[in-house]
Parts: sequence; C-alpha cells; structure tokens
Amino acid sequence: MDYEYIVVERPVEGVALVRLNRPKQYNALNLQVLTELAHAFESLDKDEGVRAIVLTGNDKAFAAGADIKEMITRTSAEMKSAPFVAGWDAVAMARKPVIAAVSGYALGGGAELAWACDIIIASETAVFGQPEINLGIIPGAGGTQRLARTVGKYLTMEMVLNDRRLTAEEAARFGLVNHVYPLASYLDEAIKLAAKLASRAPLAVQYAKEAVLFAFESPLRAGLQHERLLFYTLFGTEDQKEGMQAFIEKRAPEWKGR
Ligand code: DAK
Repeated sequence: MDYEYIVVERPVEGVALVRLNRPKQYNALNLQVLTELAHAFESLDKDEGVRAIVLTGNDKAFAAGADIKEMITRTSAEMKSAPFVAGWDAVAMARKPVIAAVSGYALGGGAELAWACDIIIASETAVFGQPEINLGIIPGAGGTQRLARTVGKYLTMEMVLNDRRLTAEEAARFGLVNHVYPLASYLDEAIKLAAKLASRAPLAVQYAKEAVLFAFESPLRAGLQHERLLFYTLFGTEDQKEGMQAFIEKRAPEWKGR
C-alpha cells in the first residue's frame, strides 16, 4: 500500500517509526489516515525485523483529533459502518511495544491514539486533551475508558466534561506520560528507548506487554492466572534457556525470538 498521509521509516535496527504526515491540518485523522495507520501497524506487527514501533506526528501536532470537516455530515449509521476505528484498534492491538512520541497538540482522537500506545514520551510543548464536548460529542476511541483506568475518575471527568487540557509536565505528574524531554530531543529519546526494547528478548517483551494490558481488562484473579500461564509458556522458548545460560556464563544473551 502506498501511503499518502503517513511515513514509515526504520531509523535503527529493530525499530519502525510511523509518522503522521498531514501537517496543514495538524494531522487531523481522516478516514484515509486511519486506514493507512491500520495497514501500517498490521504489517509492522507481522514483520519479524520490527521489534518496537514509535508513533509520532510533528513538532506542532501529534494529532488534533479526528477530522471534524469529514465527520460533520455523517449519520450515526455512517459513523458506525465506516472503518474509522481500525486505526486506533491496530495501534492498541499491536503485539509489539508501541511508543508514542508526542509534541504539540494531542487532542480528541489524537490523544486517544497516544493512550492506545504502551509508553508515552512527550516534548515540553505537548498538550493533551479531550475537547470533544465542545463539538457536542464525547470521546469514542477509548478516551473515557483508558483515561479513567489510568488517572481515575475525577481528573477524567474534568478532562472529558470540561475540556481540561494537560501540559506535558502535568500529564507526567498524573502518570500519563513516561518522560518529558526538550523539543529538540524527544523523538531521539523515543527512538533510543524503542531500540532498547528491540534489543530485549522479543517473546518475553510481547508476553510482558500482553500481561500488563490484561490487567486493564480482568479481575485480579484472572489476571494473575493469565500472567502465570504466559510465564510458564516462556519456559518453552529457546530465549529463556539462552537468557539463563548467558547469566550463568556471565555473557550477553543472544535472543532468537523463539
Ligand atoms: N479536524 C479537521 N481539521 C482540523 C482539526 C480537526 N480535528 N484540527 C485542526 N484542523 C485544521 C483547521 O481547520 C485548520 O485548517 P484550515 O482552516 O487552515 O484549512 C488547520 O488545521 C489549522 O488549525 P487552526 O487554524 O485551528 O490552528 P490553531 O493553531 O488556531 O488551533 C487547534 C489549533 C488544534 C487548537 C485547533 O485547530 C483545534 O481546536 N482543533 C480541533 C481539536 C478538536 O476538537 N479535536 C477533537 C476532534 S473530534 C470515532 C472515535 C473517535 C473519534 C472519531 C470517530 N469512531 C469510534 C468512529 C474522534 C473524534 C475527535 O477527535
């Protein structure tokens, strides 16, 4: 598939960088962007050469939300049947770790794209918000759910009901952002972190991600059982033998991803 509104690069071994590229519209997510995003994430998730993915926009905007001009005339049925959600879902469903590198506006569906990632790196200029209420709608790509599960009821209510926006520093303080860096370095730092993840045992990384995400979806007992099952499964991999052997031999492990 040729992409019009996203760019996919391989900045370092094992890492894919997906850039939203609709700068004049602040990377507003129209159907085409979301379709391309879904395609890219599905392909990268299958690509054995890719072990971590960085999703970014540009310095001014990660993404200012779904495309309002495209949505305005749509009916309920049209919104439901158009494959809008595929983009957000593909990011959220990736088995490999996904890092959002956010600068400038991350609003509405743009913020929800960041919330769908596993780790969020922000530039000092990043602004996060769910301003859908100003348009007479509510978040529809996970905002109310992922925010509530991450920062709790009260801050989520203020953000969703009253368009409270968070600076990068505030988002970090509330546990929504892992690290804040200057504008000049946030993307490099995100790629550096992705390279570190890409150098780790691939199956263990994927299973660890799966286990953590399961915590959002299950009662504790089911989560503990799921974690244990994944833990036992890893003892059937070559990487577990290699990791433990390397420890005993005091050398660096060589991961095979099997
Ligand atoms: N949609 C369309 N165009 C947008 C846009 C957006 N979300 N955000 C910005 N733009 C366009 C502007 O229209 C303008 O285009 P021209 O007029 O130059 O053609 C250009 O980008 C620059 O924007 P501004 O002139 O407004 O620039 P400012 O610096 O003054 O302001 C801003 C930047 C980001 C604060 C402002 O543009 C803004 O407030 N944008 C809207 C933010 C917003 O309300 N976002 C939420 C959108 S609703 C779904 C699930 C979820 C969703 C959809 C479907 N399903 C389950 C199906 C998500 C919905 C949303 O995200």
